[in-house]
Amino acid sequence: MKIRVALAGNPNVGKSVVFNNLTGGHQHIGNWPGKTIDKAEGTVNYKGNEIYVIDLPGTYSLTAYSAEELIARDYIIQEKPDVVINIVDASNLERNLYLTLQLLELGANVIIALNKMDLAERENVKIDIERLEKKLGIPIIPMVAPKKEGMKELLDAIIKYAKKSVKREMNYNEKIERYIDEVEKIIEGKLEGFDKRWIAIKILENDKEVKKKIGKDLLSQCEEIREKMNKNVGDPEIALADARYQLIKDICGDVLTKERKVTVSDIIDSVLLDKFFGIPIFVSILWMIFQFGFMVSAPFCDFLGDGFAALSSVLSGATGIQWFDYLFFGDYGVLNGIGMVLSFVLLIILLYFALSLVEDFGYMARAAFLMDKIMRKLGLSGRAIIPMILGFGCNVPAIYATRMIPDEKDRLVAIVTNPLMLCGARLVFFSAIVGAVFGKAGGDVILSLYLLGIVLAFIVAIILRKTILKGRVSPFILELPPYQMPVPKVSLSKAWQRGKLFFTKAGKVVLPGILILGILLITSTSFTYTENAEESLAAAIGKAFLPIVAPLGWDWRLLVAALFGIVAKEIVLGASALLYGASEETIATTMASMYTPLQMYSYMVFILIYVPCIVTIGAIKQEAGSKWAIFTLIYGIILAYIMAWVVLGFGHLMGVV
Ligand SMILES: Nc1nc2c(ncn2[C@@H]2O[C@H](COP(=O)(O)OP(=O)(O)OP(=O)(O)O)[C@@H](O)[C@H]2O)c(=O)[nH]1
Ligand SMILES: [Mg+2]
Repeated sequence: MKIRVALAGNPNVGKSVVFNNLTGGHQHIGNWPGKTIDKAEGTVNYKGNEIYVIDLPGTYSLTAYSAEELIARDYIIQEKPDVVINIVDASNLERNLYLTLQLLELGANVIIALNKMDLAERENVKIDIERLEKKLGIPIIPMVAPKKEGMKELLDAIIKYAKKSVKREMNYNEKIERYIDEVEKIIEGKLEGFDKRWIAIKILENDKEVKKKIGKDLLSQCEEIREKMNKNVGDPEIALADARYQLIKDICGDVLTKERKVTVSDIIDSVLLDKFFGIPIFVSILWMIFQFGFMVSAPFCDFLGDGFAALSSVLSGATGIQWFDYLFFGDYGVLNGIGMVLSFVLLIILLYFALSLVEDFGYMARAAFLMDKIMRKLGLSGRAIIPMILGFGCNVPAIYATRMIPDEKDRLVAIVTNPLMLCGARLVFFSAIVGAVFGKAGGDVILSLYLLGIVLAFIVAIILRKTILKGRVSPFILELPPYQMPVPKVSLSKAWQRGKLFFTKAGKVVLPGILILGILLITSTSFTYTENAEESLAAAIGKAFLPIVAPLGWDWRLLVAALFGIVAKEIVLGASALLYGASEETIATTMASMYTPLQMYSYMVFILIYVPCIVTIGAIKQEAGSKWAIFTLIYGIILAYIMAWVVLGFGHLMGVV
């Protein structure tokens, strides 16, 4: 049997954990509301059935007010899944049931997955499940999704109820049902394929999307009833919401007992959200994440880098074809370049691991809360802090995460400034060269680049807010989820996913990029084989544009590395290796001997700012349109150029040469 299943529920209830459990998918999981922004799909085979599962974005309601709500609702209406699994947070039953009632109104075949049972237990919330099943008339499966508790029962329930459409009577009070009945009579037999009662309710609620579906005649008849209801019981939309809340209250009064004490979350919050210590703690947490990543990965990174360099020299001359050996295994070798990039994979994985521990712990929403006041003054919404932190890993998911910012202008500012967050790919280049160029100060240099990116993001935001995106940043309410111990396995698998992505990127983008550069390097301007880089095509390209950057102390090599970095920032490092004929060990010393630390710093600042990589540009285009993607490109290049000069000028003033 083929069964189509949709997962619906409030934000942050665990839909994506369930989805991943069922399908083996890799949906973004974390402890803050609003991660899944589009639907994701997968399939699972169970007891001879092919179950197709779709993960919907989290919504508190099914009105037509927000994109997420429309995505979720349209899917259920149009695709008519055989089963809608309504994931409900057991520790927050009352609020979650509001959506449940709306799903039932829709006439969907609902099964409740009562998730986070462990949390409910910890918070002393007791639910009489059998009674709740009776009251709602639908099956309920208690579960703890991250521990896979209840998954088998859920699968069995899906199969059992898939083709059994139970008719449920979910009635509100008499005062309201009268009007629903009246509208139902008018539309009787008119709208094939829709649940009559649902249409009636939506018409009374003045739902724009539903009203569009109905002919003028019918609509005016319905409007009369709406008017009548308005006169007798007040605004129908409010009356219906009240009716749902009343019903929920009745149900919960019957099945729910809770003695909510001061929870551990409350205690932790009193420290982490402290007026004075909150922000210093936030900064320290970030600092620890990066410290952890660098410290643990350093030996591995050296080892791999050396390994690839050694491999190159062992293989040099292996094939006997001169140009081939030179291109792949020579000092300027592609193997060496790619190896250097790969040696940073552990750093990337560790950073992601640490970031996702913090995310799963429940700290992201707190960071947004803490920073909101300051951020708003600086032109960004507090919610933008989450995409900013994610941007330290990779700007692409960060750009998508801005969807949680409801105000359009707030969101655009967050998107356009996000590439200034120093991502893992740029970090690969910076961490490879700071050691030899700046010696012991290397760590501080990297830290200063992180800070510079953040400061510039705020400056750009303020300027945008005062010019083309004029207006106030709207205040926000973001629910603070309870803290929970992160499950290391979950965070590890997330980090591993990232690491895999890094590998794939290395294979698909970085390697071809370096290969092309390598070929340009061994081809002379008269298209013959050359080992003299100065007369290569690459040099010719670099030299053509050199006048623009020569005053900054660059030579053509730095320029070519930057040009190739547009494709992916990891390439800057691999390209440098090729261009300077250096290995992990020697790249930094080579560069240090050719440029002053000040020039190098100025170059790094340029690389930090100049353009987002191609994938990021694509994400910006998708989320904000081409206009903003081009805007980001142009302001980036101008700002990078100015800042490279500012660094040099400032350095000279301070007496650094
Ligand atoms: N303690 C506990 N935590 C859970 C349970 N299920 C999920 N979580 C955690 O709740 C958080 C949210 O889970 P997600 O699957 O990302 O939630 P979602 O419903 O997809 O959220 P959005 O996509 O943001 O709407 C994660 O940190 C999970 O680890 C559970 O049964 N018990
Ligand atoms: Mg999700």
